[in-house]
Amino acid sequence: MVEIEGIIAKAIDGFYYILVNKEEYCCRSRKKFRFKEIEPKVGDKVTIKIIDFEKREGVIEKIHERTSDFIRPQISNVTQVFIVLAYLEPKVNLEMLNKMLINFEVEGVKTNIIINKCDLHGEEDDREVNELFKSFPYDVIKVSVKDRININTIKNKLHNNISCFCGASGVGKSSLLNEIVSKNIMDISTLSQKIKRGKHTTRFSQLIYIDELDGYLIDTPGFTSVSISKNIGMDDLKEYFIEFMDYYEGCKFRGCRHINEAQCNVKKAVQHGKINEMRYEMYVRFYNKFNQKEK
Ligand SMILES: Nc1nc2c(ncn2[C@@H]2O[C@H](COP(=O)(O)OP(=O)(O)O)[C@@H](O)[C@H]2O)c(=O)[nH]1
Ligand SMILES: [Mg+2]
Ligand SMILES: [Zn+2]
Repeated sequence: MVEIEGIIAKAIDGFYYILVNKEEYCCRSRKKFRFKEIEPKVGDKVTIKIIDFEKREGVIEKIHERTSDFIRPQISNVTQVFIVLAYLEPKVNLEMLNKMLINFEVEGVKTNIIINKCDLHGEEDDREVNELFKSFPYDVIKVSVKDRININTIKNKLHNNISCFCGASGVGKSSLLNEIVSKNIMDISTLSQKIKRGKHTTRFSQLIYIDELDGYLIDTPGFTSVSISKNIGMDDLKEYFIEFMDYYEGCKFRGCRHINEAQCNVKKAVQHGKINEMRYEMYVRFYNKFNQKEK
């Protein structure tokens, strides 16, 4: 029996599509994974047993250890994330952005931010975006797929990585990936006015291999809401606002929560523009929500 290794590119209705040297094998999964409560997911490196070479059919025999494991979206082994957003259409959701940043920080995966649809910005919008993301602790790349702005900046970051693109629906993830691979392989949503339903909205995560970049890209379905990982308690929250770390040694109180404490160096850094104001506001907002829950 021949066994080969590959990577799961798609998972649909109990079938797994495995990339093996650019060829796709359709596989079922062994029941034994279900007993262990491990479900194969997109990005998993797997060993498959070939049942039929001609039809390219097999069975997943083994799931290799994951180097990263996301719940939302359900994907594994990602080495970097691009959170894609639009400032105007759909309007940017800052709470969702920061929750995603926290969750990816928990996974310890490098995260970048893409602001797409910059072609829609007037001068005032550009100013607002610059102000909003001033001294932001993650790379922020302004992009227009429509006008092909900064596509190469992104391409240059993709070599030898498994890069995942995620964010709300309609921000242009699939369009961007299509532009990068210069082929139409990802579904692009064209909203039908009559039925108000996405026609080609991405419904499943999909991984593709790009020869030229020797890297994998993952397109994901958009989500409408995100919750902060359950592994985080209110006192850990500050650890995931990574930029606070440079300042908290200067706080007067050990264990300062950077909320109401006197002589808080984090708050001082916010006032002096060293810590991004929106980030700090989000921190306080999330902290207070935890606080309400625990009462
Ligand atoms: N104006 C403008 N529209 C864009 C741009 N990128 C994508 N779109 C449009 O935004 C809509 C949603 O795109 P899609 O790629 O399906 O978004 P996804 O849901 O994030 O995958 C489509 O109608 C695209 O044509 C852009 O850079 N500028
Ligand atoms: Mg899509
Ligand atoms: Zn403090």
